[in-house]
Amino acid sequence: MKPIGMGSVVLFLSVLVLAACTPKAELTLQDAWARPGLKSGNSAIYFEVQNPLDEEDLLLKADCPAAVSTELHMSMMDASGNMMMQPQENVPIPAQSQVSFKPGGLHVMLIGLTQDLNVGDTLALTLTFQNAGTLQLEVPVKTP
Ligand SMILES: [Cu+2]
Repeated sequence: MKPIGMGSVVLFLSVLVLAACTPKAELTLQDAWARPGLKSGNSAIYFEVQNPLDEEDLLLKADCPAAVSTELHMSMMDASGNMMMQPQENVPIPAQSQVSFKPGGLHVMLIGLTQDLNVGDTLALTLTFQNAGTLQLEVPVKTP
């Protein structure tokens, strides 16, 4: 019998590691972007949350170091037809569904920018969910 080469051992171990890391269903975030803005002004971040799980999750808060305060907002039309923004205590992400944060609807509001946001810049955003815990993402600044 021929001795097993080191290469075969490494390959065998790699297969084991891959098998152990089979992706499990979890909350995912995609298509994040932020509006350009000027220092001490406001801006907003948009993204999509996908929840493939059988259980509802709840977005509890958002944090971004590029703003003095970061809030969860919903844009809506008031009785006289003016757009207004309503702070949200939290945002439910229903089981097996997708929630879009987009212009004219849900958004992460950046209040009091600590820097200019120019196209090409990247912001760090931290989202805290009740079940999924803390998720971090890199958000590129883009023109709408
Ligand atoms: Cu807002």
